[in-house]
Amino acid sequence: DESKISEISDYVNQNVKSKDQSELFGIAKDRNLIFISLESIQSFVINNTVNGEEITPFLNDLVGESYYFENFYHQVAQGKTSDSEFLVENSLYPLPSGAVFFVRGQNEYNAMPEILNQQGYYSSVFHANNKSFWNRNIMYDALGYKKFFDETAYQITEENSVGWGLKDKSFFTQSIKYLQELPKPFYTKFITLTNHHPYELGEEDASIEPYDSESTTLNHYFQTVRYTDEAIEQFFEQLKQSGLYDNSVIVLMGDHYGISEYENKALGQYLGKEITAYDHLQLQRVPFFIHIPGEEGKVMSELAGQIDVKPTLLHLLGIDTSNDIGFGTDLFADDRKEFITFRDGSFISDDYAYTKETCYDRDSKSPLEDNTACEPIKEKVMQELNYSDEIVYGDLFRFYDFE
Ligand code: GP9
Ligand code: MN
Repeated sequence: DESKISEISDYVNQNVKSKDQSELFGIAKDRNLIFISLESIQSFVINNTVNGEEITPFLNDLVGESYYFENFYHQVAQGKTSDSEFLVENSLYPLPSGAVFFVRGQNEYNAMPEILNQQGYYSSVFHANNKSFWNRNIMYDALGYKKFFDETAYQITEENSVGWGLKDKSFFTQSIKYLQELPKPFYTKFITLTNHHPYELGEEDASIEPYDSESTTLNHYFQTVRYTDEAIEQFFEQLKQSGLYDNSVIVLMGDHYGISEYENKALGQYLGKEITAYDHLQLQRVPFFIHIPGEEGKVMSELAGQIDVKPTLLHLLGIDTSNDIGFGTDLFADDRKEFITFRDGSFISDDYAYTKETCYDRDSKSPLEDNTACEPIKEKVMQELNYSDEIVYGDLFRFYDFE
């Protein structure tokens, strides 16, 4: 009710939000915002090789031309892609069980699409899958999306499909004509699909050889990651040709892990080490790029997560968020919240990491004798998760005025 949501709002103002405005506030004002969700792409493939070949040559070049966050973590739970969407649009945590897109698809939200619509943007999503998958058609209304280009917007044939459906290259190629017609400025989200488990790809589309390990999943993963890298490269070319590139901000983000802990033995072989619980937490990093044509790039090493995307992007577009309620901090602000929360209560801070009931020292990467050092942050982590759950389960934004 009202007193609960004002308690949470006070907490967020005191403990989450940065007090200072970032220097980049408004740097991309009125530009189109093009957000690309990279299916199952993890950071370990960036600037890495397999059989001596680069896995992601295009994304590697893009690192030098973007703000690239090398310590950016996914924070999803059972809702996978949909949880990552929820985190990005709301700066709230997904639920401890079930997908929030299903469980709370008709809540009152204050999501990015709605906020941007109010600022004169036109918000839409492109994803070549059935519109009711993950309950997207219902949830996208609740988030404020005006248009969902789902699988019915695309010509899907046996030739241009693999695995889960339309191949990414055809997906982007077929999307351009719709993109050109959208009212400007627009906010659009593209959700890629080809790099989805079990990472199937026809020989004609594979530019690199598979890896050689006991895990077919990992072996093929590198090939579909490369395919998506090529699809993104081609999309950038198409954006340039259609004249949309210069006046846009292009954001790319891995939605969640692609290689689960069941593949840790094979992944350990690839990485040349045995994967500990600490390493596993570190492996939850996914790439996050903010590419602003005309601006120089910079590799950013600060701790970051999907929870931080909303305030960061809104601030780049010059949109004030002082009345908003969420648990992320602008990634370009100086006084940032000092930890990244995972849905299971694990966390990472500059000095400590906590996972599987063990507190790790991040310098030595080894477990501490007891968990005392982690306790103060653990309390804040639990507080945040509880507050976020109270908002979602109680549909508490009904009782809050965001104006
Ligand atoms: C399905 C796609 C993949 O539409 O977004 O979903 P995932 O299985 O990764 O959650
Ligand atoms: Mn996914």
